Amino acid sequence: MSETLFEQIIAREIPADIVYETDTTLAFRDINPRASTHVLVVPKTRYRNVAELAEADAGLLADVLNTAAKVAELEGVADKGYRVVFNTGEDAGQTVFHVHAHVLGGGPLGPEAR
Ligand code: DGP
Repeated sequence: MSETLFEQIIAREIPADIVYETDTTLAFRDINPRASTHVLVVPKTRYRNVAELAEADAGLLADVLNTAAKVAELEGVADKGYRVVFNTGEDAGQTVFHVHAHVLGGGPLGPEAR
C-alpha cells in the first residue's frame, strides 16, 4: 500500500491542526471544514476503510470512536449533538484511503456536512 498524506500528518512530516492524540489515534482539523467543528480522527495504523479496520482490529475501531467522542467533548458539541461519518469507497466520496472518522458539529447539520 502506498502512503497517504495522513501517514505524513501522523509522522509530523506535514503540518496539521492537531486537537487530540492518544497512543493509537490522532485527531486534527479538516483542511476543508464543512461544519464549524470538523475534525478527522485516524488510527495511527493504516487500514483503507472502516470495514477493513473493523475486521482486523475491533479494539482499534473502539479507540477511534472513543477519540471521536472525546473530540466532541473538547469542541463543546457533545451535548447538542454531532455526527460521526466514515466515507467508505469512491461512491461515498472517500478520497483518502486511510480510514478516518469525520466528527461534525456546531449547529444544525445538513447533507453537506459529511
Ligand atoms: P474523505 O472525503 O472522507 O476521504 O475525507 C478526506 C478529508 O481529508 C477531506 O474532508 C479533506 C481532508 N484533507 C485532505 N487533505 C488534507 C490535508 O492535507 N490536511 C488536512 N487537515 N485535511 C485534509
